[in-house]
Amino acid sequence: MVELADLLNALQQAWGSAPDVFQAPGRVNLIGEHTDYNDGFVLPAAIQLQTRVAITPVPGRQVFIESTAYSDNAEFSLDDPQPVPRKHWSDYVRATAWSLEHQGVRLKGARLFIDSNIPPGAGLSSSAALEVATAQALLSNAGVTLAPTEIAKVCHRAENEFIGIRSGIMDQFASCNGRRGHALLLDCRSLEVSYVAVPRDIHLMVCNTMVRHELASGEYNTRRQECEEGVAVLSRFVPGIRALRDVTPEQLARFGAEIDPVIHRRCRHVIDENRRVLLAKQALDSGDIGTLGTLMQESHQSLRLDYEVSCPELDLMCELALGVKGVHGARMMGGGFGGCVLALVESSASEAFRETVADQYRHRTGIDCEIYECSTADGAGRLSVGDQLGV
Ligand code: GAF
Repeated sequence: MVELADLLNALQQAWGSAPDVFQAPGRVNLIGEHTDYNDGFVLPAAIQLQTRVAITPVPGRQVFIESTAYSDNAEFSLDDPQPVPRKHWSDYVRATAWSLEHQGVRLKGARLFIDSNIPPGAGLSSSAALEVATAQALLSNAGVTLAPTEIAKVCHRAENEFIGIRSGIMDQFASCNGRRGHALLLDCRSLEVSYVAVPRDIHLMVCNTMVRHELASGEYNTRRQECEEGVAVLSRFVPGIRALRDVTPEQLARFGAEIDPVIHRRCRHVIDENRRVLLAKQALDSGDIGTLGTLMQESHQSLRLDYEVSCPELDLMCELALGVKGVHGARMMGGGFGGCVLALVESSASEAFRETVADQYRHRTGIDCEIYECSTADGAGRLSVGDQLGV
């Protein structure tokens, strides 16, 4: 990613005016996978990897998009009466504009430049970061202010209703509301949040398997549908439930025989994972990283066996990570079927971790993995050269 000062200079020359620049971070998720769209709990943290959108106004209602991070340029009209996705990376920009206008914000023509160091398709929430940074930029260009959580909702709607992936709100929320030094416990029903400090001597090591299996997005929507089927059956026995978040492990055990075995396993993952998230928050609050690590391992096994969204590469990466001394816990992260494993590593062990895991993964798969050491970061906002320099 280019230095901010260089970016500003280059764009000033190319565009003839100084742009405004906005950033939105990617995220890791300590625990709470596939719980967000079940009205449940998640424990993500925004990270230092980020997407930047530079913007300058142009007359009219055309939006021009250039990028170094993504392939070719694109443009669209804000007056297009029926905007549709084109299976192009710029769909996320178009979706965000569509969602903002749908919310009643009258946008203005603009020229955008997009840069990112979040690896796409790795489960670090590159799409949400693109949506959120775009929303910040377009809003500023229109002279409108929205609260971070409102921006998260707009971007969530963009992804669900325009792109067609029925994701939960975790990624957009974490990107908007992250806080340096902290993870955030989010109740995905009420959107209440509480921040929990991440110990400084624990490194968040993200290991990219470098594989992304094709079924990812189709299977994601299928899982969501399976959860809804579970709620429909369980609500015959447990009146008043609206989502799997409302079902206890005891209720599932009691009425589980009435449910199809596959749906039963999906429900069990979500119900147990919600409990694990709350226990993980308690463990972090009391500095019990050992318990947090154990919960992460349980989460991975549940995602592998009950939710069936892992894959051999993710399982191997977890096994290799857990084999290194000084690792407290490791689990797959994000939607699944490829992407990354998150490992919590003692700071003194992080160099050995990097070498050992990369060597062994190459030896076992023939693939060169990438390992990113992530630090927690603040949520999205306007950038100035001072931010980049840390002043
Ligand atoms: C993806 C989705 F975008 C999130 O909403 C969440 O469901 C996650 O997969 C699984 O926990 O990142």
